[in-house]
Amino acid sequence: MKKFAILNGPNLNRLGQREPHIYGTATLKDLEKLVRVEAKALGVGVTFFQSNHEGALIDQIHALADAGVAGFIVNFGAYTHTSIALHDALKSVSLPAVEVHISDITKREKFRRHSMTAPACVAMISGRGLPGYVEALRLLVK
Ligand code: CA2
Repeated sequence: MKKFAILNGPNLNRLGQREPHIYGTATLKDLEKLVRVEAKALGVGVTFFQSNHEGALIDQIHALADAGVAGFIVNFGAYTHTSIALHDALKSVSLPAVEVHISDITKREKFRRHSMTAPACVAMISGRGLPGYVEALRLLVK
């Protein structure tokens, strides 16, 4: 069975606790449940990882690639806007990645409008809330 990894970056462990007008009220656990339901329907496996540390996310990309995952769904949080290292980590494994943002980063503060990591991904889904992760999984499975 093909397996896909869902990686969430800094502060996303706090989802549902603050700023509901931007990120909604669902938690990271709710996101996992939502994606697992879709994965089951699609006949694929999923694995989840969240970290507040850039290096931990990079290590996980390498480890998951070596373990044979078929692709990544990534929301690197604020590292999206700064991290050449995460861009390079995705490039270093040559696997398809879809970048997801819960909010529409193109309509927020100027510093959020540019993604350093999107050019290392096959697509970006931004502003569709948590269902954006489900869309990303469908895209990767196709
Ligand atoms: O819209 C997204 O998914 C973001 O990647 C979320 C990041 C933000 O830095 C990006 O610019 C856009 C931050 C997510 C965590 O922030 C929280 C704030 C309050 C409560 C929970 C999470």
